[in-house]
Amino acid sequence: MIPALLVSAGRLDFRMSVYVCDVCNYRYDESKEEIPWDDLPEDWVCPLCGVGKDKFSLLDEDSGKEKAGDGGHSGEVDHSVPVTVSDVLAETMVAWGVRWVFGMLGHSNLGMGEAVRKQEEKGKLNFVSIRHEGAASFACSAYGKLTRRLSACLTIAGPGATNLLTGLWDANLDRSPVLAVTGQVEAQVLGPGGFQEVDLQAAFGRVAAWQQTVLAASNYGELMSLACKNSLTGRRVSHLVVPDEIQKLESRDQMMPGNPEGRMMAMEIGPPVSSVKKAADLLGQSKRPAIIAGYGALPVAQSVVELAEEFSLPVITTYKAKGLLSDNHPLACGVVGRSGTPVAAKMMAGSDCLLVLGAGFSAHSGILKTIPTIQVDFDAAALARFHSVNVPVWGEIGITLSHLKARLSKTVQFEDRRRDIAENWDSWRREKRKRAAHVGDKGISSAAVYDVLTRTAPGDSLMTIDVGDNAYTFGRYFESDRQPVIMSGYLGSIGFSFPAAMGVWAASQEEGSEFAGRKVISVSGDGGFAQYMGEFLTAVKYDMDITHLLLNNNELGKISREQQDEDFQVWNTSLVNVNFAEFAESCGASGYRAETAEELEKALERAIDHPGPALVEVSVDSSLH
Ligand SMILES: Cc1ncc(C[n+]2csc(CCOP(=O)(O)OP(=O)(O)O)c2C)c(N)n1
Ligand SMILES: [Mg+2]
Repeated sequence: MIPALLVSAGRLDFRMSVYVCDVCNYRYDESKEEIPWDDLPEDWVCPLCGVGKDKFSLLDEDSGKEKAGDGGHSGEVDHSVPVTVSDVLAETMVAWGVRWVFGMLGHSNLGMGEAVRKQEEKGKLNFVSIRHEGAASFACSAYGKLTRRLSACLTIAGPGATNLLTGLWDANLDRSPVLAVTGQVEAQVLGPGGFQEVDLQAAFGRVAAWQQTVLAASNYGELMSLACKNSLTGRRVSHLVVPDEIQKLESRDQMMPGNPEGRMMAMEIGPPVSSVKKAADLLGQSKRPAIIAGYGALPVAQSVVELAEEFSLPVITTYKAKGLLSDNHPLACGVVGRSGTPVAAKMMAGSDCLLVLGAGFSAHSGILKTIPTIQVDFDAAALARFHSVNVPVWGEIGITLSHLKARLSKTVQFEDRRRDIAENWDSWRREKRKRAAHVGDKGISSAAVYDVLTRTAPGDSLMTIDVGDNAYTFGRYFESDRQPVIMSGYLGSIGFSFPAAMGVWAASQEEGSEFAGRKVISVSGDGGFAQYMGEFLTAVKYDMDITHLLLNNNELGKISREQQDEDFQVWNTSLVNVNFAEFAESCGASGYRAETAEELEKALERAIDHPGPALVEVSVDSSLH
């Protein structure tokens, strides 16, 4: 066998092939052996474990392309340019389906940045350079909440990395898959606490479900594969720390990018038969059961609606599942809980059994504990977390529903409550119209704002919302057609909605996806928006098609109310604001200001028609709810 001539970036190299035993990892390196591999007799056996030649895999071929050794690696590495550790990491991310990287470049992540740039050149990754790393993690968290797929945030060591933490906690608490890749100071200066040195494994230790530092001797492709796998399967945060100089090291010859082939499994775990039987029995004994669908049920919305239609079950959603089915569906009761409608509250209260699907029972959800309950969740820890339930069922929701459907006898007859639902909606809509007509000294009511938004938002738009009065009232007054609503649920962080809209916009850019080409609308108050105002410039830079609706009451409205409720003085909740519409214009986007419902309608229509970033600011009176 003639040694392969490898030319790479000004470096000439003679390379022989290496064969590795699949059983004991013994390496047959032609450069060290007298006999080339092909000339070894057919009955030659591994000197360590005794298996034949056919149990060996080629690591290094004449062509310079490296090939799978253990079945886990099958990527191709182009050796015509030096391949760095970062290249292997980036290629592995691509193989695991990462399409978007949100982040900011700086001294300690330039190696990784260059690898991402090369992937972007090949059309495999897109990099969005944000203005504050907190926006990167919010964007990724929102992208994961909407798509259940993985995206990445990339930062430098120290402050860039610590800026990620709020968004990562948002992902952690709401079960969104996010990959954080942070730079680190050079490995040889790690320890004494020099410039930008933060113990990142400690800082991220509680928020990341899986984390590791990449060392020179690491199997980096494998580490990235594990980061991706753990994030996707657990819908959690994974974190890789990559010290500065390691990012730029030339990759070792045998190091291959990882990929999900043979590493990912179907996730539709069926429930135990006994649990399904108990659930079917309890449902079968009831007369007026209802479904309460949470965020975990969103990916199987169709199955939920089919079950509801077959057995005439009212469908109530938690706030995080708003949009699971249209509010115009005859079985839809809207959102339950603190941001909910009386329709949902009354229909829940009138039920004698609740089938709770993928909902977390947080205090905000307001799911009554006193009604016999079946709870279904893919996460055992989420079952009966706050209190015991009659039948906890551990299983993927779609599969569980199909088993349940099969068990529920066709002869089971529940009361048909469609008429009740319709009457409740009629009286609630009358009440909403009354509230929408109120105009205060400082502006219109949020009921009026969301009445206009209900009429103007395209039915298939993708929505993100913030936290505060603006969000409570959105849940209550906005009638969802089929718009998913992405929020900072358990963390409840103000400032979420605009950076989240950037993540959702990324999903809308993916051809062939169910979100492709859909309009993105984000909603916030004045306090929340100001936390990430700088990101409006990011939206302009990348010409993101986002319409932002800003409810301006010149105060931290929800906090003023809380102070009043607790008999404190209203103190330091007033806000000094810019003219947000002018701000948007000065960023290079479109900006509109509205004082009345009529002006708002016109402004929103124009903003939504505009195929780029636009902001609509509306004056609201926070004394009107
Ligand atoms: C990061 C963060 N800081 C503080 C809070 C507490 N908080 C909840 S709502 C709110 C007021 C938000 O004001 P604004 O965005 O103007 O909304 P409004 O209530 O006026 O509609 C604050 C400060 C929070 N939830 N998150
Ligand atoms: Mg406000």
